[in-house]
Parts: sequence; structure tokens; C-alpha cells
Amino acid sequence: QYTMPTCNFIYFFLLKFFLLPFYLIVYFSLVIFLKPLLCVHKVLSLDATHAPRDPNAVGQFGQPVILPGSKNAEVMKRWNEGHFNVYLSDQIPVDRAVPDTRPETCAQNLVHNDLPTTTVIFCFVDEVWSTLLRSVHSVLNRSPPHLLKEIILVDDASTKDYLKEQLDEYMSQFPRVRIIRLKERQGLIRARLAGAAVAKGEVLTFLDSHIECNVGWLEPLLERVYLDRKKVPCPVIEVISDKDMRGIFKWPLVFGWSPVPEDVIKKNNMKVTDPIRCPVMAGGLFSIDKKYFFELGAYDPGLDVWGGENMEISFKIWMCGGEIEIIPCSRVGHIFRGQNPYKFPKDRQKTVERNLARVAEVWLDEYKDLFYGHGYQHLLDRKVIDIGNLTEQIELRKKLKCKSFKWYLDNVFPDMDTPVVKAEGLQFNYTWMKSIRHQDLCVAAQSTGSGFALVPCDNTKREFRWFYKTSNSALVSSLCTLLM
Ligand code: LR7
Ligand code: MN
Repeated sequence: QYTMPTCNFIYFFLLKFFLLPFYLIVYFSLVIFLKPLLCVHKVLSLDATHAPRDPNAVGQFGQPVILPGSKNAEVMKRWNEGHFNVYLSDQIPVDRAVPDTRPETCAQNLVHNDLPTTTVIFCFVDEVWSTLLRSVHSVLNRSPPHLLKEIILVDDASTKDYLKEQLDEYMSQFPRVRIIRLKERQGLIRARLAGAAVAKGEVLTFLDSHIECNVGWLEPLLERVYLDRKKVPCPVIEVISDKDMRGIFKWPLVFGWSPVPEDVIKKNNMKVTDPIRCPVMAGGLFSIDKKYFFELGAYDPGLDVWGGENMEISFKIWMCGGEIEIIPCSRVGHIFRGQNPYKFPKDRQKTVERNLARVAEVWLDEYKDLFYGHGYQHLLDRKVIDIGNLTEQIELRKKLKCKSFKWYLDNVFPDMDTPVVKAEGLQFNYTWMKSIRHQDLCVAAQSTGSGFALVPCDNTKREFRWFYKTSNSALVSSLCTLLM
């Protein structure tokens, strides 16, 4: 016979009550003692950074080398091969030691044990032998083997002989390194896409072909992708950027570095090792979840050779739901140079301008006036410059339901100097034509000198032109400047 179980409520309650501290102790000891053992481990310091294999070689620990004056002629002779001191680079070992430049606490940071694997993609055209090798060695020596799926070298139709059989032969000693050769010069954007298309790792890590990764560079990048697949982490690019610098742009879409505003550091109580949110990435060095990269439509394949792709991917990431960060514990050195050492198939300036115009047309909404207004008016004449078809890019933006450029400025880059005039709850753009515009309406000064009116824009008339005076941050009508 079935009898209902009697439930002594009070007894049950007391039991729970007295056992609660016990449960809590067990729970917290599990979390505190076992979790680090089970699912996180220390950042690996595989490379003997402190023990150079050849201590007598020059350039160990990044020490500057002073060459005797007698070498000047040779240095100058080889300079143009890479637009840096190629002669010296060839003297420095390909696997030299570098000083650990991370903020002190980075070495104690923990990352998850089950991080995703990455494919490192280097694309290059006519890269200098010693710098290309040093880049590859630094990745091989300073990345945990279980996280490095492979290194893909995409040869963007180099013309130098040593980058053919000699490179194949050298790299054949490293089973992890694969070489892809493009038949025709594609430019770095399409070369990276070719590498990404065959990558087997879960995360793509793009690097320039003249870099040196520092100890523990990879784990903190992969950790961020692991925490959120829409995070796009970038290492600190040594020399230029430092702990509190982030990538930004100025009009007309020129990349630069600027410190994080003081109030942001205070408000978020930021430590030197905390990730720094970046309105724009420099372009060459970052990790991104492979599936996410393709969901975003990768790069606009219509971008040619060099330039603008960092703006495109940055706007796309932020406006379509992702984030760009600089990770202070991840550090990679990069050789900066005054000129591109390779030829542009078409004119360099025209190539970059055309790339930027494509980005402006797809992503900047009404703010594209600001881009054109900063010296690019001539690009508006499509008979002079054909920027190509943008249908696919515009469709993509719609499909991904990306936010507006205004949203990006307000939320991601609020400290940017956009000459936007606010009045009566409306936002006006101060355009490159020097008009104060809201949609199709512009502010016109009254010639009687009494106030102004909001009327359909007509850029041919003086009353629509306003000059910005930096001395008192005022907009002065061109009618007034006549009197001044
Ligand atoms: O046609 C080309 N084919 C290529 O494969 C042209 C270039 N490349 C390769 C080249 O060999 C190199 O490995 O692409 C890589 C980048 O070219 P660089 O080194 O000439 O570029 P950069 O360092 O002068 O410029 C920065 O901006 C570029 C804009 O298109 C790219 O985004 C670069 O990757 C980027 N570099 C960095 O972000 C490093 C820090 C520089 C800063 C600030
Ligand atoms: Mn570079």
C-alpha cells in the first residue's frame, strides 16, 4: 500500500541551515584550489628569452648596434631592399633573444587550458630574407605548440629569387609552416584572404612579415577570443604604441595613436594590463575567430594592394556587434619604415584614395562628407576615379544589420573631434563645403544680419558658408567675415 512520505519541514530546514556553511566551504575550496588546476594554466614562457643561443651575436636582447662608419656604403647600398637597415638585419640571429617588455604582472596571468588553436598568416611581397625568417622563428619559438595549428606564408607574387626554392627548402624543416604562392600580385588584402581561405586553425592571427613576437604573446590574444568570439584582440605594437595608447583615426581616415582619456581610465579603474578598447586597429597584427571573420564578410575584396583595410575591418567589427582591443600583455615588435619597399601596380596615392573612398561610401553614412571634405573632393567625380562596384558591401551591411556610423562615434569614439553642431535637439553636420547641414536642410545666414534660417541647401551661395574659428570654437558666417 502506498503511503504519502511525511516531510518534516522544520527538520529539513534546520538540516539545510546547518549544512549551508559546509556546502559553501566545499564549493569555494573547489573553485579556489581545483579550478586553476582543471581549466586554467599559466601563460607559458617556452622560449629561453633570457638565454640567447649565440650570446656573442649582435642585437641580442634588442640591443642597439652601432656599425663602424666604414660600413656606411654597404648599409646604404642595401637600404632600399626593405627601406630599413637590411645590412644590419642580416647580422642579427634569426632566433635572437628579446627582452620581456610586458608589464610585470603579465607573467602571473592565467588563461584557460582549452583555448582555441590558431593559424598565423604572414603575407609578404619581396620581404627581406632575415626579417622574414626572424618573424617565423619568433612565432615558432614563443607560441605554445598545442595552440599553433600552422603558419601560412602567402607569397604575394614576390620577384626575389631567394623567396622561391631557397625559402621552400628552409621552411621544409618546420612541418607547421606552409607556403602558398599567388600567381599574380594581389595586394595584402586579397593575399590575407587567400591564406584565411585554407587556414585550419579556429582563430586567424594576421601578422606583418617583419615582426618579432615576444614571450607569452599568443595566449592572452586567444584568451580574449575564447571569452567572446566577437572580440578582436591586437597585440601592443612595440615602439610606437605603449600601454595606454589606442588606435584611432583622424579625418580623412588617417590612422593614429592617442592615449585613453583620463576619465575613462579613472571611471573603469583601469590597470596597466587591462585590455584597451580601440576605435580602429593599426591593421597588420590581430587575432580573430575564423568563423566570425567570414560572417563579417572578411575584407572587402575590392580593396587593392595596401591601405584602408584596417578602417574597413574596424568599422565593420564595431558597427556589426564586435569589439577591438589592444592587449597590453601581448607584445609584438614591428619594423616601421618610411616608405613601402615594393612597387604599387598602379599609382600609390590613387590606390589608397580609391580604397578609402570605398570604405567611406559603405560605412560612413552622412559623415562621408567629412572624409571628402578633408582634401578628397576630387574623388566625388566618379568620372575621374572609378571606385568599383559596392553593391555586395552595402548588401552585407544590411544583412548583418550593422549600426550607424553615428552610433559608432557616439559609443566607440565619443572623444573624437567630429565637427557636429548640436542645436534644438537636432544634430547638424559641419560639412566639407563649410555648410551646417541637417539632411537636406542647411543653416543660412540672413543678409539683413538678423539671425538665420533653416532652408534647402544651396552650396553656391555665400550665406550657406560658415567658417570655424578655433580661437573661440565659433562658427562665423562668411557674410560676417566680409565685414571683419
Ligand atoms: O601588395 C602587397 N602585398 C603584401 O603581401 C603589399 C604588402 N604586402 C605585405 C607586406 O610584405 C607586409 O608583410 O603586407 C604586409 C603589410 O605591409 P607593410 O608592412 O608595407 O604595411 P605597413 O606596416 O606600412 O602598414 C600598416 O597598414 C597597412 C595598411 O594596409 C596594413 O594594415 C599593415 O599590415 C599595417 N601594419 C601594421 O599594422 C603594423 C604597425 C604599423 C602601424 C601603425
Ligand atoms: Mn609592416
